[in-house]
Amino acid sequence: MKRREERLKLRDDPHRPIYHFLPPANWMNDPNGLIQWCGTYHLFYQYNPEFPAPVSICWGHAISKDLVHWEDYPVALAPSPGGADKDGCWTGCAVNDNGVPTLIYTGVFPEVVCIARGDPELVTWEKYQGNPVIPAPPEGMKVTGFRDPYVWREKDGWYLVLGSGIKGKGGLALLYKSSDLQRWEYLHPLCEGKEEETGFMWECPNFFPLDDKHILIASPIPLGYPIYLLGRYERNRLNVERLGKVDGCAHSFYAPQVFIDGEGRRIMFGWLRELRSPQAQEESGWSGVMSLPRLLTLKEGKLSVDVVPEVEKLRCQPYHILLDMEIRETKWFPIPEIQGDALEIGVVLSSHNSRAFGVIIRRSPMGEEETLIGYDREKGEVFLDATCSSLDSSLTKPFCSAHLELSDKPLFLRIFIDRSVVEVFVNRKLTLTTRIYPAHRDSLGIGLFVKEGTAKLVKFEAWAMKPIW
Ligand code: DQQ
Repeated sequence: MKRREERLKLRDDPHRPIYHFLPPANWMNDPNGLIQWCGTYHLFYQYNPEFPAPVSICWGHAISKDLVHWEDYPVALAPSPGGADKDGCWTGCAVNDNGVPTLIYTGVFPEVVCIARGDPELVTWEKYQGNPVIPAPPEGMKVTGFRDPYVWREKDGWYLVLGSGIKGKGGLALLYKSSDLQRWEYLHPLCEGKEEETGFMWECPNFFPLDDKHILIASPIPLGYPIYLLGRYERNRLNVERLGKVDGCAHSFYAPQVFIDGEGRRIMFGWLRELRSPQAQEESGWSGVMSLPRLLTLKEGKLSVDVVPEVEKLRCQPYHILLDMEIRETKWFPIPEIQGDALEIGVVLSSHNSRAFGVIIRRSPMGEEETLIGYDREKGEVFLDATCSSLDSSLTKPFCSAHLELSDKPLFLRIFIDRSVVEVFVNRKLTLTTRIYPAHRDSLGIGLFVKEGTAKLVKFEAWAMKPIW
């Protein structure tokens, strides 16, 4: 079936996002090979075009001029029978090798590193005859995994980190060096973790400078959520000064990849995993969606995450704006002018003397289904409560929270609702991301809640969002 037809067929699924990138149908997981080439953004991704489950993984490919509207391109990499990637083309990255687009990726099984070179349009890819370019772990090393190369250029050559772990010790990132992307020399670990703190295997490492620091992002098993390690990069080692979470929620946002665009921005996409059963994914005919593009900066010595401004292009119908209101204790303060499952909401609230306050989204008319996003003043935490988001008992329905010092400052939430996706950008520095699957089609209500006391609504605005296909 043609891609357009595949998309049309699934369009009316109430859980399928309309303004986040996802493939025409079937399975998607990690973002791969992110690169801006001659002005065009290229997004590759882990893809099974045949079935909504992770088998025989290929690299799907899409392009964009503005980071928000995407055009499907042909599959870039598929397993070669009898080759080093015969069981799957797993995660990797893209670089510009002196004008030649080059993909560096994982072949399985066993896990090895392969490369492929592209034509100037990045449409057809030729696998290197000498694959695999890294055929096995360093001699004598008992690894818990060996995959997901991430490559960058320094003055004296190419460097590559590989996600790995040492049995009985913990996850780590292995550092390699090369002059031609074909012959790689193992140097040493770039950075090592302790199993009890950061798991036994680090998937999908990313390593890059941010201001005067360097950041390593990894997705550790069994943690299941990405972490960042921030510090100084000296003599090819990362001396870690801070460990943090990349997103405040632990269940959905995973395996992010970061790239630098033509404006020098570090931009991150992540895979938003499903929180419905494999059977429900199979029945629906699709699984997995990409996060909105996120902008990374350093603020107050921490990794700070915001949404890229390009996303504002997707706003269409603006809704009524509420300004300056006192709101007394209430479980549900409806804003009847605003309803929907594909919205951006911008809200500025201050607590006054309330214990907790925030926004309710996707509420059913009788209130059996609702998702809360708010601030708990006692705990000093911003939270996303999806525990009552659906009456469907087969789902994972998380509660997640992140520490946020507000002092006297107001809470600024940008909430992106896209059917089953909820992405919240808090005070332009942290994110809470999850998936929700309300069972009622009319769970579309939007409102506010205040616990014990009064809160002040400084500003409330919303937009219906345009579909990107
Ligand atoms: N997904 C890929 C692996 C990676 C994992 C396989 C992370 O390369 O370690 O699809 O989600």
